[in-house]
Amino acid sequence: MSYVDEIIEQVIAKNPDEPEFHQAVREVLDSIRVIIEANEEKFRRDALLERLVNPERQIKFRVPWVDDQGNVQVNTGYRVQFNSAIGPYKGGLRLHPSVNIGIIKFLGFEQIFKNSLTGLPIGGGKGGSDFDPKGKSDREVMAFCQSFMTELCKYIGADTDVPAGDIGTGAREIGYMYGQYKRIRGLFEGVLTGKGLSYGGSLARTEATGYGLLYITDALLRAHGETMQGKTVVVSGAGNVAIYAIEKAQQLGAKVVTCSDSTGWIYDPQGIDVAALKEIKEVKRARLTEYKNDRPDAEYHEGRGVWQIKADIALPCATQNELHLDDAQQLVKNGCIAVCEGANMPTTEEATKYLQENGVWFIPGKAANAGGVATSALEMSQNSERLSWSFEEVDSQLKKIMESLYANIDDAAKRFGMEGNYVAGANIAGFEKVLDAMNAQGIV
Ligand code: NDP
Ligand code: 2IT
Repeated sequence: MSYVDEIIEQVIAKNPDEPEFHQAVREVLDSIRVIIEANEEKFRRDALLERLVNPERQIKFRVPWVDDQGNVQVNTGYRVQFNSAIGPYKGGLRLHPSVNIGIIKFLGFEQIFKNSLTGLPIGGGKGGSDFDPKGKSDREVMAFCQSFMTELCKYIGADTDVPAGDIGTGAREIGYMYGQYKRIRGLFEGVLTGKGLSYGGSLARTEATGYGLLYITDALLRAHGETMQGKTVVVSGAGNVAIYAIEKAQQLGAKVVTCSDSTGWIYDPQGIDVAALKEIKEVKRARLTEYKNDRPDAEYHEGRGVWQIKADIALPCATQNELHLDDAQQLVKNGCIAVCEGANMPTTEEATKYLQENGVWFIPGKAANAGGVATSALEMSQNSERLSWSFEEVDSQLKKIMESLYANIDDAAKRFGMEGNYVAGANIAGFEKVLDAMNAQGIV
């Protein structure tokens, strides 16, 4: 059996009940097969792949906190420090009831290659908890965040591991966590990114993932002689990534007709009203059912369904495995030309394959949503030099990063005879830098 297949089998056997982690590993290892098999004996001797798929460190801890009724609640906290070959561990914290070690490992593994693709010096990590911020009071969220950070602060630092936001972790949660870190460690340092502007945050970090997604989508279209102008776009999600993806798509002249949350979805043929969406999700933290109060002509549907709407471009921005084979078939039937992933691994393996085989340009999350973490790295730079850059400065660097990222994944796919396969291009280009650094640093 080939070394790559052996390791895929080993990952499945050693990490049972972690299907998302298996999926992420399978996809990357399949793409880098061309590199591994060209020098298989050396890589096997160095146990290169074993070192790549086993996190450097996994931290799991209990998070006790007191709810508003005076009851003690206990959640589980995680931080997976996956790979520090090219820089301090960097990656978000997910707060969602579905969080378990397999989810955090899949996200941490993806983060290694994503962070490498940004061209900036950041390693891969991810963390989070099965805590659900939804429906909790601000005091309960603070109590959870303080307890979570009381334990996490032992393992992180501006030069070791720098967490940030992800699903369920936004400006409010980062603020509470930062306050507790500073209180315990006595350090005012860039230990978290996505901070508020008054205490070391970067302009444009809030917008960065969504804007970056559109900068790379635009670069993809232009490379094929197209533009965003006049395109119809379907988006899933209604959180940080979705909101700023919709905003930038509209600025580029496209019409975005859908968004969704965990209970339902909106079809607004006139184009999503971003101001209304921000008010509902960022200010009121309410359900999308409220959207009809602002836009009576829009449709609200329970469940899932955004991929059934006819569009030129699809941008999944909610969560993993939310775009299935039947959705991909419908998108193709409706003439969709591009799918770019704002979320991490939102397209299932079968759906990805179907889209690629049917000529849809497909950019995977580790490339398409890298603008968020890239701007986090710019926040780290600003914190190190104790300066803050203007919105225009950060935004123009973000745009440059996404354009060169597109050029790099396109080039990597071409170099290995897989032109147009941006999944292979992203995995190969991301891996090459990590491989070089791991080789240089010896067996560690
Ligand atoms: P948010 O918590 O801000 O928003 C998530 C959105 O997805 C919400 O609208 C949520 O609904 C919806 N959703 C639907 N189904 C689910 C589900 N099963 N689990 C969780 N959420 C669901 O998160 P982000 O926008 O920050 O993240 C979205 C995706 O983008 C994730 O995959 C994340 O890992 C990825 N990402 C985020 C980055 C960032 O900078 N924030 C950077 C790169 C990737 P509801 O409103 O009902 O909660
Ligand atoms: O998935 C991701 O890249 C993020 N959630 C952002 C990570 C970061 O450190 O900004």
